Amino acid sequence: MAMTAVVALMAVFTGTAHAAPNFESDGYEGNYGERWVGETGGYATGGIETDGVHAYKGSNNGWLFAGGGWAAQARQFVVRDWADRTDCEARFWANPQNSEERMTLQVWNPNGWVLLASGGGNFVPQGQWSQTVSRRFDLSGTDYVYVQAIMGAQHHSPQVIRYDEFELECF
Ligand SMILES: [Ca+2]
Repeated sequence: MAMTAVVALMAVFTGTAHAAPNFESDGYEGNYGERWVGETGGYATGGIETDGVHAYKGSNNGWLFAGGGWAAQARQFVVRDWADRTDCEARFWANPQNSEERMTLQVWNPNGWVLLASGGGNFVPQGQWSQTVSRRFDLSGTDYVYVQAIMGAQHHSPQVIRYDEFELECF
């Protein structure tokens, strides 16, 4: 009887947690073209790989190339229904192909285009997946944000980076 009660209680607790989501992830799976927007400046570009070989997780991943300019990919996260969003964080995984490279992760409030957080600063080793984490930020009163990975040719030579698994979470 005691075990049954515990299981029932856990089921109720889990259901409550799912009813108030404070987490969303995007690994470029499914209809990624409906969610992601690419932007570039100068000699740079980006895209999505769907070969099932290069992703950190699943089949698909994004990539950026910068040969002198900058390249970025962004998507919108709707957070208006999140229960508590005073203490939030964005994360993604990146894998540089040419050399150790610095990735930047930005979180923008499109209402006035306010930069809420700029994460990264860590150099990611070549050929390895490594997670970049933003600093914490407050999304109170914010209905949606844009989370963006952006890269420039910081070594003045062409750079390619694969990335995957964006996550936005409020604690
Ligand atoms: Ca993926």
